Amino acid sequence: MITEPSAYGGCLLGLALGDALGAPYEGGVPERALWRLLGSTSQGLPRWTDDTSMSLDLAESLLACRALDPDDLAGRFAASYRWSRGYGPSTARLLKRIRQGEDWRLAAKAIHPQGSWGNGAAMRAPVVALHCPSDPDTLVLISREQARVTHAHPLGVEGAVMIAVATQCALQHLPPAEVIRTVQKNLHEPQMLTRVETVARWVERGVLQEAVTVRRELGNGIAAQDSCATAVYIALSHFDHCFEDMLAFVRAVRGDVDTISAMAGAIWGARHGVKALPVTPIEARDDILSIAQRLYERAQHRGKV
Ligand code: AR6
Ligand code: MG
Repeated sequence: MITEPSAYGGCLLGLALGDALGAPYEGGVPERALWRLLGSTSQGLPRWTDDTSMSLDLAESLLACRALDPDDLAGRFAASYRWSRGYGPSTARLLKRIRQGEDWRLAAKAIHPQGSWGNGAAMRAPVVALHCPSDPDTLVLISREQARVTHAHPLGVEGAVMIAVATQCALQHLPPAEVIRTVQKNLHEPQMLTRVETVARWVERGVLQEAVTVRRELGNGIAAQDSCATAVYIALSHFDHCFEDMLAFVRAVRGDVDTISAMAGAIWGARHGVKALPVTPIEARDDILSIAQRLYERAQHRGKV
């Protein structure tokens, strides 16, 4: 299978568009009011949040180190931290401690002894698929390793595996039923598997579920177990729809709209390529495409695409 460079731009820009266009709809009234103040660049473009920021950090770290170096990654996450990007509360505390010189391994344990189960490691996991588009074993190893820097809880880690595997399958143009079977094979946590089994049933049935059913059965929260299967289902069930319809569906599901849109956007964009995405200008659109191009060239150089 030859992965086109357009799939790389589609994946990374799909993630950033989902994030930037979903952010105004995240959370309740106070969060939306705050984002009305923070959500534009000085040129008036939609700004992205921590989802895209951490994804770009991970991409730059993989490009600079040519492999996953958790210490380098932790340093980049900490350096990029801005409160105005809307980081999850535990991740914000962790990154501030790393910035003050604390080792990320100790800082993460001090906040949650088992690590965070937020979806923060999953939202950046599509980048791992761009790093290794054709090697399933390395994909899972690196997904886990990058997750542990901020989200060591088994559910946080499995969320990252789920999104990375779904993205790799989308890059390879696998049909939805095969994507979900491949995802299932790579998961172990019962809470994740139950939700993915629901997705598999719905994908097999082929009828788009109501947003309210998706919210009730798969979740729409900031925990990995309440959002990763949701994003995978929404992406797979919208492979034959346009990107904008998919984002409208995420808005109807409500909750963590930016991160569910970012994860679904990356999977959808990996499948359809950059030309299928809306031309909407967002913060640093060209920089995002150039990072995607560099990831493609690196993978091509290593004979992976
Ligand atoms: N035990 C108890 N509560 C927990 C645990 C745990 N092990 N892990 C997480 N929580 P965080 P994220 C709760 O901060 O995953 C942003 O909008 C705890 O209340 O690691 O980086 C992003 O864009 C913690 O503060 O966040 C994402 O959409 C919260 O879960 C979203 O937030 C979130 O975990 C999550 O980002
Ligand atoms: Mg976010």
